Parts: sequence; structure tokens; C-alpha cells
Amino acid sequence: MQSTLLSRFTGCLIGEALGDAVGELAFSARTRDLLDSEVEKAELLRYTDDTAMALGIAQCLVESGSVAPEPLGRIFHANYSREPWRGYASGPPSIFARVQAVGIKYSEAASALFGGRGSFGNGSAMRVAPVGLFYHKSPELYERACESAMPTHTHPLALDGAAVQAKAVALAIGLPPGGAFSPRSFLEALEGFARTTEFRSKIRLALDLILSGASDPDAARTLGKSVAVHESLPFSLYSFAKYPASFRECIYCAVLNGGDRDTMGAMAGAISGAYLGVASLPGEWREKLENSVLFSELAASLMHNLPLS
Ligand code: F2R
Ligand code: MG
Ligand code: MG
Repeated sequence: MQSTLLSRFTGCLIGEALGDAVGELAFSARTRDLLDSEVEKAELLRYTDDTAMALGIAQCLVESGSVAPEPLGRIFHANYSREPWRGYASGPPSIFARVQAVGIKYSEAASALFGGRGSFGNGSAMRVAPVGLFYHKSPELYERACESAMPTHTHPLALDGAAVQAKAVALAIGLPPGGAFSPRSFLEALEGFARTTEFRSKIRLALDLILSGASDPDAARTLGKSVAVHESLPFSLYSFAKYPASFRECIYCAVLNGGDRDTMGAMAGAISGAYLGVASLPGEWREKLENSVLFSELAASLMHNLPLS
């Protein structure tokens, strides 16, 4: 039982990193054949800011047992300063620079972005998987996911998106991977968990698209696939719920239909890896993953420090 849970935790973190790294390659290798050939040629599968920030959350949970915005902001900031080349969008670095220059709180700097509306970029959801793991049995899951968003993302859609992605990971861990998977049960549970009209209606639409047999390109066009969290997250949920039995098919769907490919790969990959467990992820991809030992170590530390439920 313990090893099954550990394989889910590890599968989630490694699944996130693989989806991110393979998705990043898909920006230039845009068909399945080209992508397979790029992965084969690559010496190392290198992840981007999505996974770097997820590692920051895992690190914060392991070190402090919480995702309080200020300590988490300091970890994000330090990790960014060490590796600024991971492909961050403009929001997080501008927050870090403002905190450093003016000495305000991370959440205060975050709430000033985009004319005082805060960011609805997918950054809060792309990195939240460790919160879904750590609080998978906790009634505080929604609030803790929002807390993890606050150092950089304060828009209501970014908060709801973080909570929905965390819940998707938590649900995936609780489902038997060999059993019958119901897209309806999975997506209706998420629809009920979401608190914004935008997410509720997009998750319902994702289910309708699966049940009506829409093609993946049509689903991507209908749901959206941009850096906005209420576009790329619903299509990531669709990718997992449509292809629950295969990590590879789930990732191909998430990254080969345009848009924010690395991030949809990361979000779909975290859910699929949590559902299937690490042994079901493609071995030839895992072998090439940068820092893969670190993911396994963090997964074990997260699992051994779970809060009492
Ligand atoms: N975006 C990238 N990469 C492009 C940058 C590459 C880099 N310069 C390089 O060359 O290496 N990838 C990563 O960013 C996405 C996550 O973004 P995050 O962390 O949410 O950032 P931000 O800046 O807060 O939001 C992203 C964009 O969304 C739009 N936006 C957000 N809130 C808005 C609002 N309230 N009103 C209007 N627009 C809003 C803006 O265009 C933001 O720039 C991931 O894809 C990750 O992989
Ligand atoms: Mg990225
Ligand atoms: Mg991206």
C-alpha cells in the first residue's frame, strides 16, 4: 500500500517534469513523429519554469509543512535567481524585482500586476501538483492551493485554477489505476469543486466534448489553449480524462494541439503520473529526465511528512 502511494507521488512529480520537457520540445517538433525523433535525439529532457516552481512548492512543504506565501515567495525568488533561464513569463520576475527593490510582500507585489487585477496566467496551476499530493486527504485542499498561488497570482481565476488542478491530482491518487475510469465522475467532481463560473462551465464543456467524440484539435480550439489558466487547464483536464490509460497518449494530446504546450504537458502529466504511478511512464523518457533523482527524493519526503487528516 505504501509503495503504491509512493509510486503515485513519484509518478506525479516525474509526470509533471516529463510533460513539461516533452511539451517544450513540441514547440518546434509539432507532429508525433517529429516529437518522437526529437526526444530520441535529446541527451537530456530539460524541464522549464513550470517544474522549477513545482519543485519550489515541494521544497517549501518539506521544509516547513506549509505553503505560506512569504516563505514560498522567497523560495521561488531564490530558485529563479539561480536559474533565470528556465523560460519564465514576465510576471514572476517582475514581482521578484519589485520585492527586492521596495521591500514589500510578494503577494502585495503580485496583486499590483495587470492594472491591479493580478495575473490569471496558468503559473499558479502549472506548479501546484505537490499541494495536491500533500493535502490529498485534507479538507483544506482548496485554501492551501490558493495560498500557494498568492506570491505571484492573486486573480480569482488563478486561485480557482490552482485549486482545480490540485484537486485533479488528489482525485487521481485516490482512483485505482487498473479499474474502470469514468471521465464523467472525474470531471463532475472537479466541476463541483470549482468556485468560478468560468471553470465550472469549461469543465462541463470538456466532459461534453469527450462524450460527444469531438476530435482533439476541435476540443483544443473550443476550450482554448493559451497561457490563460481558464483555457490551458480545461484542455489539460480533457487530455487526461480522454486518455487515462496511457501517459504517452495523454501527453501527445496535451502538447500536439498548439498553444501553451509545455504547461499543458506539465499539468496533464502531473495528473496522469499520479493516476498511473511512476512505473507506467515511458522508460526511455524517464531515463533522460534532468534531475530525476531529486523528484523521487522529494516525492518520498512529501509522503513521509503528510499532515494528519
Ligand atoms: N510564458 C512562458 N514563456 C514565454 C516567455 C519565455 C521567456 N521570455 C524566454 O524567452 O525564455 N512560459 C511560462 O509562462 C507561463 C506561466 O506564466 P505565469 O507564471 O502565469 O506568468 P504571468 O506573466 O503572470 O502570466 C502570463 C501571461 O498571461 C497574460 N495575463 C495574465 N494575467 C493577465 C491579466 N490580468 N490581464 C491580461 N493578461 C494577463 C499576460 O500575457 C502574461 O504575460 C507558462 O506558459 C510557463 O511555461
Ligand atoms: Mg514553462
Ligand atoms: Mg508554458
